[in-house]
Amino acid sequence: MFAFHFLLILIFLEAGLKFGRLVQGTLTDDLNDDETLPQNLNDHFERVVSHLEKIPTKVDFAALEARFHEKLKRLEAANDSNLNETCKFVVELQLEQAAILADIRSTSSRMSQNISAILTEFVSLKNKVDFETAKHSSKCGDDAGLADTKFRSKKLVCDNEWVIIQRRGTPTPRWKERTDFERIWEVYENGFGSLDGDFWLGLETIHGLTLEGYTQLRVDLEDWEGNKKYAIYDVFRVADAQEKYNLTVDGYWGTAGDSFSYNDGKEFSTYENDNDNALGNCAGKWRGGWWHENCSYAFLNSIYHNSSSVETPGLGVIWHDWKGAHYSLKKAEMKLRKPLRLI
Ligand SMILES: [Ca+2]
Repeated sequence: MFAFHFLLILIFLEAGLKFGRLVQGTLTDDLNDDETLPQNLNDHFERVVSHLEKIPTKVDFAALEARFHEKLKRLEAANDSNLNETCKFVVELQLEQAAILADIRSTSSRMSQNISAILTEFVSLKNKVDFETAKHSSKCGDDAGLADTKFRSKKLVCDNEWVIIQRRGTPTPRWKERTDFERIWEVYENGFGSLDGDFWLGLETIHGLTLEGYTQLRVDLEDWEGNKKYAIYDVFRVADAQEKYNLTVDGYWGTAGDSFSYNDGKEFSTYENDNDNALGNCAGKWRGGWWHENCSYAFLNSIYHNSSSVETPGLGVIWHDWKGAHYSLKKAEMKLRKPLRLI
């Protein structure tokens, strides 16, 4: 029984050490690309490493087991009737075991807190970098095949490792007409607009990207007062033309609120191709192609306004969970990347 306990403790420690190494290794790999590593992130790592060092090792347990066997031999050699000595030994052993277990519990609890702090810090760092450097980069996607090249005959534009699939609100000179998003099915399939300005990448390419593993969606939003919010969906997939580009969207987190999960499992619709579940025609009514259900809470492809005000609630660049249906946003961007492998 005692040996079994030892085995359990050793397995636990092995697992703990492996987990620690895994988290540290993976995070370090992912952060290698960032030129500035915040000092507090390093501090977190150092605290975890120091806790790992304090955990009793295999050698410590082997020494404890050796002491146990030695005492057991002494007892066997002594008079069996020496009950006091036996009791004293058992109590001593129990106290030693309890102290080790308490030490392990407290160390793992501190480790867990520090690992959690690292993950939080890491995610906020990635978000900060992603959001504040909204500029084009020569690095496009995780794959060398996507870098600064074409994907299925399409030129891609990226924001760091995110491939941008939709953009509204790019500054447009007065003489230049803003990209119209009220388009027919074939145009939504192939894409439209200018990669330097507002555009829709095209359902075929978006479907292809999700097949290639670009299944994490980030939606960046900005209001007319300069406030910025984001919504990330850890699961985002678009099926092929036969399935009318059926959408899978799930795993929301972020600051903008979840206005998109409602559209999970819905086919794409355009004003002349109604695949929604409403009695009427959502894409026609809300003037833009989208994965409408009984319509939507997000209308990022609807009419663009030059201010927040909308004549008809919902008819604008709307993200309901942030600003409601009466506020048309200044900027919106949808982008995809391969999910980060944190753990
Ligand atoms: Ca309908």
